[in-house]
Amino acid sequence: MKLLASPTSPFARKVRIVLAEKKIECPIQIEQPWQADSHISDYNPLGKVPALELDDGSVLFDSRVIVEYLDSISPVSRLYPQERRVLIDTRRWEALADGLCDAAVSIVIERRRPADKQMEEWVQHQHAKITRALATMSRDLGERLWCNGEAYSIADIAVGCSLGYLALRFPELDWQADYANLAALQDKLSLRPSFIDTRPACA
Ligand SMILES: N[C@@H](CCC(=O)N[C@@H](CS)C(=O)NCC(=O)O)C(=O)O
Repeated sequence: MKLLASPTSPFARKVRIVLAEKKIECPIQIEQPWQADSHISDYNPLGKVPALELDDGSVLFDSRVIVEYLDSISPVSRLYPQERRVLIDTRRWEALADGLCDAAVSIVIERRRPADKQMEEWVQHQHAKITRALATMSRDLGERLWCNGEAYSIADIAVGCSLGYLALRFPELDWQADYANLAALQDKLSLRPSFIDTRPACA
């Protein structure tokens, strides 16, 4: 098994955290999908990280498919709840957190274009998604211990990766001041070895 990942991708971080939580050994091949010499499209036709090459040569993508697969191959630290309704809620959390990351990544990419080619309306459209996603996460988390209530799950990992990505790329967004419950969740997650060992360095 081999994981193709870039060091700052929040989606790849989610997979790396799941590997650590489930104590699955897996070599990582660094791929920078935006660089012309990247080999990522040899593995994933969509040209995105993460992708997971299995021992039989088949390749899994995207991050949600990969983490569900990893959860299924080891009973250590189950990350998906068994009960159907809770599972649906968990997937909704993942969709929300991943959607926030999609919006954040698209702003980062837009900001790399020459200043006169950047479309401010597009950036603001994406920013509005981030703002609404944060408000929804905070409202739905409420006073709970974890996103799903009592048990740590993939929902917390997805939310933690999205908040971590905001901290990395948008430090000026002071969401911690507006959403104390999200900040407390993030503080708690940041103490886990899986989060510490995958903390992204700015690039
Ligand atoms: N839905 C995908 C999103 C993956 C994604 O957007 N990855 C970015 C890096 S953070 C990427 O590789 N983008 C390259 C591209 O869009 O060409 C997942 O969950 O894996």
